[in-house]
Amino acid sequence: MGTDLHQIRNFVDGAFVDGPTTFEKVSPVDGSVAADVHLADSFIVDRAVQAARRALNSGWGATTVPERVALLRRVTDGIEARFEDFVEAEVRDTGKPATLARQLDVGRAVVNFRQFADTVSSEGLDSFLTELPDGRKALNYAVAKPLGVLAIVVPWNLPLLLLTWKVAPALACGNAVIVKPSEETPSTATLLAKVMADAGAPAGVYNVVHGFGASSAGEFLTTHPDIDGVTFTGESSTGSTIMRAVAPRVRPVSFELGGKNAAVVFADADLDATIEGLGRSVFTNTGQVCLCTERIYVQRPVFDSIAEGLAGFAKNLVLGDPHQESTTTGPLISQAHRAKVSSYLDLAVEAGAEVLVGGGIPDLGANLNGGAWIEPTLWAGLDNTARVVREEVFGPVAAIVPFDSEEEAVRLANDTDYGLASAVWTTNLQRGHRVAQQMRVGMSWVNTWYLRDLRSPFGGVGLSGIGREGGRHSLAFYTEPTNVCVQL
Ligand code: NAD
Ligand code: 6OD
Repeated sequence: MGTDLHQIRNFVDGAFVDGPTTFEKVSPVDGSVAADVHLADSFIVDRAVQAARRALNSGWGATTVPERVALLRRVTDGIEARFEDFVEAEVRDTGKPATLARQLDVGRAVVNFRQFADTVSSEGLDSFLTELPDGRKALNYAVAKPLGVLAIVVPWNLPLLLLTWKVAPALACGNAVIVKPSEETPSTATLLAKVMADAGAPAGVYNVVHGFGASSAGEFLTTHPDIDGVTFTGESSTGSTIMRAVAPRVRPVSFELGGKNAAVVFADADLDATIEGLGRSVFTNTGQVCLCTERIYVQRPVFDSIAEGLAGFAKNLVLGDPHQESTTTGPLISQAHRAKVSSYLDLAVEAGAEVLVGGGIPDLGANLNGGAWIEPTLWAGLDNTARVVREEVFGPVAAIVPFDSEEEAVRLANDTDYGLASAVWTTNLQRGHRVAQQMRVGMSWVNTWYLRDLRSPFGGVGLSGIGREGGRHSLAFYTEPTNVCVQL
């Protein structure tokens, strides 16, 4: 009943809860109604926060690391046991190909829980044997306490991956959480509630509230006076709003925000591997990954080869039924998002772009034309002054821009208010290291893209975020250390 994904309910204090009203979740594949979602009003959000506080104070906050690790491992098993249910829920909400949901979203949810069970088992805090000049000696050591009751607010593009990337370390560190999934993707967070309950998570440790952002569940949660911290993934402007919301109570935030990521291709790059890697980096998940490349700077001697090769890659993408094995590319998340991406297609043309491929809305036949489909698109003839080269589009689009020198490439790539990720393509590894280190970003790849080690720091600079998560960086955010000093 609670996980009937046609009627999606909130999960508060260990039970599924109706909202006073519901809203419709519309399929981006064909425009049909996929589910009715129970909206959490401020009363339900308050109950969820109180339940989390009770859980924290009545034992969960004092559990040992082995106890929490055991829960994380049971949750991992629970997701694996219902793997295909999670895939189906993710596909239904997003329209992404089932093959992608399997490999990326649900596969990573399993790995997220496994990784943070391992990380919390092996990481410790500082201890110092102190010897002062006056002869006194002391033992200083820090103990890690949970940060407390945490709001976790996430977007729609990789719903379960991004949710569990925060829930797993938060629970590993003994926090109690209230998660607010995107209104566009309510299903997998709800299914996870069932897995949590079956795995024995105490009531109130994991709560889910559904709704929108402003004047809705997102705002009710992030402005709640009893929240100890907010971890958020989404648009930079939303991060800014949430920062203002928590400022009066000076609560910590961790923000993973937007990107306008650059790739830099040198003339000495392995062209076939580069085209393959660039193609993935522009078009994966219909360009709806914060790490996707939207600016491609190519050294002039190989500009035409890269442009032609990448246009060929785009033409080979298969848009269609997400359950067909041959489908590579789903729709955008919604009609509203398609309207935004389409407006950038128009802006590019107005700015004088040469459209190398795509540039419009495809005709996929009567069954699919009610969906939010868009053509994979590449532009040449633009420079860094064009709005489409400066603003995050978050769709399957990229501008290809020529450069001459290494110094120019670095300057063009860094000419942005964002700073999430970059990729450098070259067979000269000294140059690869040199250029990667000069990128003003949180993550800089060389001859690859979105290759992850979950122990490494993940996050951005500038408009792309605040803080780092991943491995011990996550533990640093999700715990509050208390230093104990004992004179010996
Ligand atoms: P969004 O900011 O509109 O929404 C994200 C979440 O915040 C949703 O759950 C939404 O309901 C909620 N929200 C919106 N307004 C709010 C408010 N005033 N108070 C509280 N909550 C509010 O983002 P989106 O459109 O869902 O996702 C796309 C964006 O996310 C892109 O900019 C993308 O780059 C970014 N993103 C970044 C990362 C990263 O790791 N850096 C990862 C994925 C997505
Ligand atoms: O892989 C991850 O850990 C991560 N946080 C990815 C974010 C992707 C953005 O859409």
